[in-house]
Amino acid sequence: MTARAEPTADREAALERLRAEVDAALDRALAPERAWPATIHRAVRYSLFAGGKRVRPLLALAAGDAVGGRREETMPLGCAVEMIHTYSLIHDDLPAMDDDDLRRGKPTSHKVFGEAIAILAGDALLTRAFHLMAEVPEGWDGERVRRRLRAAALLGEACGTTGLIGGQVVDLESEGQRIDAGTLETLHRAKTGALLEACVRGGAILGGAAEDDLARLGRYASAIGLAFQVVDDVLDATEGAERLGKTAGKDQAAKKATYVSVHGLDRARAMAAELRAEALAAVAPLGPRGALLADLARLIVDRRS
Ligand code: GRG
Repeated sequence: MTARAEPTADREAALERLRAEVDAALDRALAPERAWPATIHRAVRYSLFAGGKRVRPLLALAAGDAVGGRREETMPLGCAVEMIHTYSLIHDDLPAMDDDDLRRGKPTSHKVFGEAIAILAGDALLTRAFHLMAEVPEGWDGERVRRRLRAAALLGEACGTTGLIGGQVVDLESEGQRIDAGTLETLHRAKTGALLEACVRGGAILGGAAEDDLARLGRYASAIGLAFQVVDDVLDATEGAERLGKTAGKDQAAKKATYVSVHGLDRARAMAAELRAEALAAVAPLGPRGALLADLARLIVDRRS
């Protein structure tokens, strides 16, 4: 079966409902705002509920759905990846890193709570993510526990020194440097792609995917993981702060190598479209089971913020 046409209003409404489910699960997974010590819980909730698109949790849930998994099994991963993503944004915005004042359309965590609390809010989110993954319900059989552990290990690798952190290190070291197209791809796959890939692969593992579906979803994940950052580079060069909810044009100002600076705007856009086609082709054999993943691939590439 071929990939379907643009998302309909019905499917967009379904995505919106799923976002609300993710928000409710995140709310349940966190200590209340007034719990002791209130400052850290206020800071954690401030960033987590600042209006993120929830792309990563949606990918985890969609991958689980695609292989017939149950939402209650994929939701902890959905919450964990959004917590990790939010931690990385809080830390990335710190003066010692990207030094930004605006994120998700609001003042950054350190601007509101100070640097020490912002660092701790990131740490708290990262810690809670793995705590949540380790909270296996009473009575689970060995197979479900094994799947949870496999997804947690994948997640740990994705945010470690060969994934998110490694990518961030190379990104910092590359500022003002000329880097070639191959190095840029490696950097983007680590900094942005690894976590997105872990959402899809982890969701599929938790859903009990057979090896052939796991391979298909792996190809999908690899394509959208890179596409996400290519589009981010395009948006940074073409959209304003109001739409992005963060400072625009920062890459150019910081003389960062991006898909736009290395390949040019037109080629970067064409590459994103090619990656979207690759992702759609990978999930086409899943038919209607892959519809949500197909919608998300389009959303990632066609987004304006
Ligand atoms: C601090 C370890 C550490 C890593 C930071 C996330 C990151 C690595 C850097 C941020 C720079 C950046 C903007 C990268 C582009 C990819 C990205 C993470 C974009 C933001 O993700 P969205 O668009 O954001 O999903 P929302 O706010 O919708 O969740």
